[in-house]
Amino acid sequence: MKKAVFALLGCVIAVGSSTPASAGPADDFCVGVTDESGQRTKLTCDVKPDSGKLKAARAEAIAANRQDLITWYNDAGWSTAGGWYEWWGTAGPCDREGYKTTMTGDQTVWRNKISSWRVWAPCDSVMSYDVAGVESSASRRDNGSVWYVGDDWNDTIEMFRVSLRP
Ligand SMILES: [Ca+2]
Ligand SMILES: [Ca+2]
Repeated sequence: MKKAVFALLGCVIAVGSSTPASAGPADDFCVGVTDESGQRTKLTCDVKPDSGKLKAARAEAIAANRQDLITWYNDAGWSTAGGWYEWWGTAGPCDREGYKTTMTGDQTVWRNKISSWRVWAPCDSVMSYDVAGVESSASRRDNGSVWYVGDDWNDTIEMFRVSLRP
């Protein structure tokens, strides 16, 4: 009997430890602020897309004159159902070098999930990469918002660079 209880307890602990303490898997909606190299300055996530916490984070970014870069979505068609990530930059208007962000750390959950995005002029040229941190990995450039990345590029992206059009 004792053995069975311990086995059950071990199971519960194993399941619990697979969930990050900082951001649960249901925190699918995020407002992230970074510098141009992707160093995060602030990340706010919540389980609901219209929460006060997220609205406050967006209002703060606007008040601080942050650059609204891109919103990416788990689903195609800019559908908000599967989650989104709103990315803002601290380094002012976009140039040709632009801003970069890599799906590591808190963003690791976004690897191989992205299916569509919207960009915000004038910073509307998007390089997307297959492998986080590897600029020589498979990549592609899109100008403007993308309703659906297509079957061959769906759920593959692990890194972005957003810039002025070359
Ligand atoms: Ca997806
Ligand atoms: Ca990938």
